Amino acid sequence: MSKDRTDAQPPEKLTGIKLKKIPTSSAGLPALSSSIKHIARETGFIKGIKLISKLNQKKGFDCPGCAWPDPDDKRAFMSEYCENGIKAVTEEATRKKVTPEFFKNNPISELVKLSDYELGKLGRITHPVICRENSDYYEEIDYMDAIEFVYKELITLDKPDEAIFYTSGRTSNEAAFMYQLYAKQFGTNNLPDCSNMCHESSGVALSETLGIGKGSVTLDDFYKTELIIVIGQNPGTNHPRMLSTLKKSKKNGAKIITINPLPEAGLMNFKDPKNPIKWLKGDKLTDVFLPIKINEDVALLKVIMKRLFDLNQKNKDVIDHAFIAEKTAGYDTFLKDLNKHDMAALIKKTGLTAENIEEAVQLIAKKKKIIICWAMGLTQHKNAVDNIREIVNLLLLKGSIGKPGAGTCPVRGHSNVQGDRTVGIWEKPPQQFLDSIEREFNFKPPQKHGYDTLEAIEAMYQGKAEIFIGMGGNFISATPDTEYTAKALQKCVLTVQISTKLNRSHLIHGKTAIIIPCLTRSEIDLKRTGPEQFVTVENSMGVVHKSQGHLKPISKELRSEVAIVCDLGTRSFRKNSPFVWYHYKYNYDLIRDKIEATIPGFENYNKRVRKPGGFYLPNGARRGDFSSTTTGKANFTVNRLSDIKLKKKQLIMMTIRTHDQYNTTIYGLNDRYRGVFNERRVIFMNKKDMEEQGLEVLDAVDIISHFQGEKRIARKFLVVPYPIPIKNTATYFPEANVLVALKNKADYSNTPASKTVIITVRKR
Ligand SMILES: Nc1nc2c(c(=O)[nH]1)N[C@H]1C(S)=C(S)[C@@H](COP(=O)(O)OP(=O)(O)OC[C@H]3O[C@@H](n4cnc5c(=O)[nH]c(N)nc54)[C@H](O)[C@@H]3O)O[C@H]1N2
Ligand SMILES: Nc1nc2c(c(=O)[nH]1)N[C@H]1C(S)=C(S)[C@@H](COP(=O)(O)OP(=O)(O)OC[C@H]3O[C@@H](n4cnc5c(=O)[nH]c(N)nc54)[C@H](O)[C@@H]3O)O[C@H]1N2
Ligand SMILES: [Mo]
Repeated sequence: MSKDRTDAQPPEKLTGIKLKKIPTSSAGLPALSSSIKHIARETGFIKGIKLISKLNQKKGFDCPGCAWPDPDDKRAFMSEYCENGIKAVTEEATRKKVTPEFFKNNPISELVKLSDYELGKLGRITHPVICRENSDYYEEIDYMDAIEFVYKELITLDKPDEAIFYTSGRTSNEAAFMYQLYAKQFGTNNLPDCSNMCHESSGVALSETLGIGKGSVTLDDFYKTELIIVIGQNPGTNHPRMLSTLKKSKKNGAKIITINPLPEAGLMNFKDPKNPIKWLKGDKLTDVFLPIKINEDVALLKVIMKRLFDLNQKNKDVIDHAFIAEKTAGYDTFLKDLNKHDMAALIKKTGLTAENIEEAVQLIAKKKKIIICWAMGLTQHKNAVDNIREIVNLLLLKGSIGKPGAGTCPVRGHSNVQGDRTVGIWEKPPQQFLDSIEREFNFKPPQKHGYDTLEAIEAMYQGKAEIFIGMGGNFISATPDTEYTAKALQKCVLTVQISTKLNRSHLIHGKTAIIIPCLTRSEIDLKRTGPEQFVTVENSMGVVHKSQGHLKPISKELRSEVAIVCDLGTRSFRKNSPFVWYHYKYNYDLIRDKIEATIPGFENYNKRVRKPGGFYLPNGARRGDFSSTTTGKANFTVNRLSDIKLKKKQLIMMTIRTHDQYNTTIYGLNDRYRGVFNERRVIFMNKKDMEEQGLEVLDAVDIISHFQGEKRIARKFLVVPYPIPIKNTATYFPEANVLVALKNKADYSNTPASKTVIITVRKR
């Protein structure tokens, strides 16, 4: 092993790559056979079918796979699943177990040599365990002793701000609300979450321009729209149920423009796995495909908008001047800036041809009801907030927001990442929320903003924070700059992970480490007293609904996330709490009552959420009400182009997901839709770049990233030729995270710029 690498990175071992032809469509028979294989391997058929029959059903549980909404109307039996949803639920309902016995036989120094795939496949953690100072082993610890240990360490801190409370976006509304309440009562707003690395850029841009950090559309809008633009998103893999929606939109007459450096199979063509008649031919989804260069979306959007102004000279209907006059601010400044840009220079930046762009322009010019969908392809760049504000500019020019069939659609990642933010997981809590907490719980919450994810890493590194608690997630593998972040975590006196399955964050830890395993969403949450509990979640379109587990928990030692937080609360604030923590542990209705009392939009929460399908949270932008922006109107903005300067031999790298992973959980080693099998350590390159760099198919290379004079290295990746724009490359997350410098991040949102990494490759 080389000196500059530690076990924080996934091992460098190669697994035996096979390349096949890149498919031209998604799903179909291979999706079904992949799902069946997964069920057989993880849960067995009987449990598997029971699971899937409850997936995303009104009386079932919410799929932990993604945040794409379920239909508001009737749902057919076993209808709302997809291949990757099946992988997600069978993965967590697996029969395999990681027991105290397992930990006795497997020292941490050996476990770190396993790949993330191998770690995940070990199964569910069954008991609380602790790794004491200087030990190489986790050993069983009584649950209440673990809570006591965490409490005792927390009270030794000099300041509450030395503790960090991280959340991953699967946590239910109820657990998230109590968790942020705990942090606040303890005295800190250090509540970083995965959202900081995900849609934070969308939240910042949308709040500023439209007055709400969430998207404006509902599923119904997809059935009424005339045009859908999917930009920087790969739904075939990451939101497969969205493809069925897109199919229905097309059936209703909508067109689809796809803007992506890669021709992602799922978006080009779709074979509905639930409709065997379509398995052979499939449905064409994308009408116009624009293979944009990485991070040149602002340039493309400016070209499109300039062309719309040209066309508007002949046909005054292209731009919605009435809407602009009535509803927006900042138009003149925006227009003045747009006019300054030179058309030819902009087109050159995009790497596209004028003809190709014109196909899209013609569609946009004619349509009045447009939805724009996006995900990480836009949010993880230095100018990510600009990307999203520029999307808003386009929608405002078209008057395509605040009316049926039109609007913004940031497609969320984790299944409850949006809900967690709504109920208070945020390092920058609004004053109104802090005041409500004070009123309802009779203590003064801290007013100072806390650390976001990147600031938390820096604080741990500098010794300003000493205890890290993770409510789910896999901090070391999800965050950038793996080697630096590892040192940060290892400096902590205590790292605590509330988890379901083993991951690298359990192995790269503080002086003492504790794992408290918890129930998953598919498991029954039965308390010693009182009835079975259910939780609630919010999907990507602001619908809050119920989620109830149906499986017997895999171990008696598992508690719900709510119970774990409440036990810690009960222990921590025993004598001097103005409210009684353990009441909430046994009755989640009481938590929902408090959410209702502190957060607008949850009126009659307990009643409304018991209605099948749940309820919509209020959304001003959806109604064309932009009064909560600083101007009281929808704001046009002036946005920057990318500022990438490549030296000789340098390339741009984006880090993306394969079809066989859920973030850092690796289901398998294939990326079927990109024709790559049995290997994750690959770098996709354009054939011309390969030629220029003297590289052949499947050559092994080391990748070196370059950021402000600093170099980082990731070793042993195989070169795969791919239809990707010149000078652009792609690798998989988390293997390539070591290459993303902590300071390489988006302005305003502090999201790691893990889709713009400047690299060189070196043949091994
Ligand atoms: N099965 C599965 N489902 C998931 C996840 C998973 O890992 N597996 N993760 C969940 C989470 S947390 C999230 S946030 C979402 C992520 O969903 P996505 O954002 O779809 O995920 P990525 O793989 O990061 O894909 C980014 C896409 O953007 C494109 N892209 C990259 N850079 C640019 C650019 O500069 N411009 C444009 N126009 N396109 C670009 C890439 O080619 C790729 O198609 O999915 C969620 N759902
Ligand atoms: N380079 C690069 N880095 C990225 C990204 C990228 O595109 N490129 N994407 C970023 C994005 S969008 C995101 S959202 C983050 C994801 O960051 P995280 O949310 O931190 O990571 P996950 O891999 O989703 O977390 C998986 C772990 O969560 C635990 N878990 C699973 N289910 C449950 C549950 O029900 N309860 C509890 N308590 N624990 C559970 C399991 O132990 C599992 O190992 O990564 C970010 N990092
Ligand atoms: Mo995400």
